[in-house]
Order: sequence, then C-alpha cells, then structure tokens
Amino acid sequence: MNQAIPPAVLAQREEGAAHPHALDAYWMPFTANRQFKKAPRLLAKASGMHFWTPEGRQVLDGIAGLWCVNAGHARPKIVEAIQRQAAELDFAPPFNMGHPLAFELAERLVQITPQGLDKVFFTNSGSESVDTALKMAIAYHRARGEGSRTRLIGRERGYHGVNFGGISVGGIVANRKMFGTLLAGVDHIRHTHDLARNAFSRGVPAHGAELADDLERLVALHDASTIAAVIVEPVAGSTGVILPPSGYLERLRAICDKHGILLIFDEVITGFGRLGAPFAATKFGVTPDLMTVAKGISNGCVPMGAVFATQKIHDVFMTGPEHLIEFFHGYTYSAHPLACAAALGTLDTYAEEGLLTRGAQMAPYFEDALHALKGLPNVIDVRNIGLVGGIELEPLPGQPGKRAFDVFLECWERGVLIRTTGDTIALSPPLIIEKGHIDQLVGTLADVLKKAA
Ligand code: PXG
Repeated sequence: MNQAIPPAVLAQREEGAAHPHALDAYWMPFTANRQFKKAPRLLAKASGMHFWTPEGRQVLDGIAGLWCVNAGHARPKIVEAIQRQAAELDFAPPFNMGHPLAFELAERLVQITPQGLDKVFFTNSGSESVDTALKMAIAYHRARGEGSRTRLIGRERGYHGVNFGGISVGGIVANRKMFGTLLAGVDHIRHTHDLARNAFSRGVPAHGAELADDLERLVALHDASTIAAVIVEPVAGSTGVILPPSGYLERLRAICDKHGILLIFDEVITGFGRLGAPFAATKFGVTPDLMTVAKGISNGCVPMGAVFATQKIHDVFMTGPEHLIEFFHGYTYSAHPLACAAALGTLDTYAEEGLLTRGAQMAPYFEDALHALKGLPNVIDVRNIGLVGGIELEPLPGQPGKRAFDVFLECWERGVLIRTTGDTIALSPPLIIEKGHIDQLVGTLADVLKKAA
C-alpha cells in the first residue's frame, strides 16, 4: 500500500507524526492565525465549569465554550448517550429513511418550544439553520401562491452565521468587504444599539421600540408583496451583546402580521436557557413563525442545529402528489444519530437540573456583579440579560478591538476564558455557574481592566 504514496507525502506524514503539535497545517476559523501560532492557547480537557490546558492549568469557562455548552462540560448523561449511540447505530441515511432517536428528539423538543412551533427540521449548525429557515420562508410563500415574496430582511449588526444566506441578511461590514455582492433582494432595518440613551441599562433598555417601525419604511419602499421574511436575533451576541428595547419585538411582530411577512427569530445563542427561560420567544412572550437554533440543543457536544416551524407553515408544503418531496432541502447529517443521542442526553440534563430556567435565578447576582464594573477605566457600557453580559470599552484611538483583545489575553493568563467582539467583552457562562464562579469571572475582569488602564 505504502508504495502508492509518493515519498514526499510519506516524509511529510512522518514529520507530522514526529511533531504532533506542529501548528502549520491547521487553518483556524475566525482566528488571527499568525498571532495565535506565535503564542498558542490550547485546551486539552474540560469538565463542568472548567477547561484545562495541556500543561494542566485550569481555566474558568466564562463563555460556555462558544455560547453552547449550557449544561457545562463532560456531563455524564450526554457522554454516555454519545458513547452508547456510536456503538449502536453510527449513521442512518436521513433521506427516505429514519431512525427512532430522531423522532423521539423532535417530540421532546416541541414540548419545550413556544406554543405553535410544533415542527422540527434538523441541521448541523446555526449557519445551516439560518439558510434552511430563509429557504423555508421563500418556499412557503411560493407554495401558497404568493411567489413574488422573495425578499429577505435582516438587521444592521445582525449575525446569522457564515453561509451566503446568513451573511446576506446579516449586517456585518467585514462580510460585505470580503465576499462580494452576496444574495440579491435583501435589505436591512436599523440596529437598536443606542449608547446615548441606553448606556448601563439593567436588562432590556427603555428606549428604541420605535426602531421596529423601520420595517414600515422598507415595506413602503419594496412593497409587502415582495417581502418573504424578517430575521432578527432577539438578543444579538456576536456583534456585541445588543438587547431588544422594551416593546421592540412585540412591535416587530405586529408589523409582520399586518403585512403577511414571516418573522424569524435566530435563537442560536438565546435558545436553551441562556436568557433564564427556555427560549427568548418564551422570555419576551413573542412567538416567531420560524425559529433557528443550534449550540445548546446538543450542549455543543456533537454538531447539531434545527429550525422550528409552525404547523401552518409545515402544512402548506404538504400538498401535491404524496410520492414527491415536499421541501427540496436537507443535509447528509440531518438528525445524525450521535447528535440526536447527545441532544436527548442534553434535554435530560437540562430537565433534571432545571437549567432552562436556572439563569433567571442567577441573573440578579450576575447583573449586580457586572454593573459593579461601571466606573472602571474605559468601561462605557454594561449590558446584561439572563446569563449574558456585555461590557463595552472605549476603543484605543485608531485600533478598534485592540483594547478588548488585550483584556482577553490577560484574562486567559489569569485562568479565565472570556470572548470579545470589537471592543465589547461578551460573557455567557455555562448555566450551572455558581456565585463563586461569578465572583472569579467578574473579579478577574475588574483586576485586568484596572491594570490595563
Ligand atoms: N446565528 C447566530 C445568532 C449565532 O450567534 C450562528 C447563527 C451560526 O452558528 P454556527 O453554528 O454556524 O457557528 C451564530 C453563531 C461569538 C460567536 O463570539 C458567536 C457565534 C459563533 C462564533 C462566535 O459571539 N454564533
């Protein structure tokens, strides 16, 4: 066999085996590769609230991995479920075939989703969920006989993953600079970030519900008959922890209803207990027509995402000859058995420990700890909801993002993992967090902010 492999390739492989920690081959996602490879930050083990480096240094996880490990790391029920499933049924084709766990998981999920969201379509990530939901919205209108509704509306500063649909409805400048013209027929309403009126709000800010009326402006411009859907994150995470102003989501819902536009909530980070309720939709009492999730659905242990749809949307597809595919979409790994097993273990863990609402109990303590950072050098805003925190810093002149990134590096040195986006520090700890962890997390941050001044 080896004879078929060119000697140069073999030599390279031997080199790789001789240097298992060589960093060259791996092109890292959303990372400053050259900077990282000069001073790598490696994680080798995780349990509960902590990571450990290969050298055995303990690091407190202040961001639930990446907003996903909501039940904490290496939870026994989830680990066992994955192990068992790998030996039992490693893969089953999801097209034309099914396996029992997929159906069981779907039934379990719709028990905790907001009422009305009764159908589940499985994907493997948040990005895939978003593009699936956008396609569903367009196809729904077409199936109803309103094929002119193809326009998609997002929001400035929105983040909806990295696929072409998601970056088109998203409102991130870097995507527009790097990836060309994106999807046609997309427009955006204004974002709701308003430091002048809302800085240091506790929970949802008071000002800005009227920003939902921006949708009326786009309806006046494009006409409702061309608009399929509006997609927003109920609470935006990736672009700096931006909360919906009081009354904003209700108003958006009302305007969508008035014009027959579908409302999509992207709950990839807000789903599964992050805000102290099972979903943001539950928390705010506003139910979308479609809801995208990922991350916490499987506690981040095996990639998985999903789109929830109303019965009404689903049923519009269920016409025509019964032998034909109703929704021409799906992934090889939709409802992967390992992901389903992980998700069922995750739901059990959430239920047993009350994690989908535990954030509400811990939120007042978290809020007080965060708002004690007010007055520290360069802190221009503190925002919080459930177990999400945002601390916005005054940018260094001419070097946006640098001040917050330096804080990230120093926290890492001190054994605390945080996340930064621009000059905002984002905190989203596992929902099993205890008060002592909050003290360590925010205390370390306070020390670093004082030292960095
Ligand atoms: N929608 C939202 C609202 C997200 O937050 C995605 C879609 C895409 O999910 P996938 O699974 O395709 O990555 C996300 C992802 C951060 C950060 O630092 C957040 C995400 C991803 C990476 C970093 O805030 N969210």
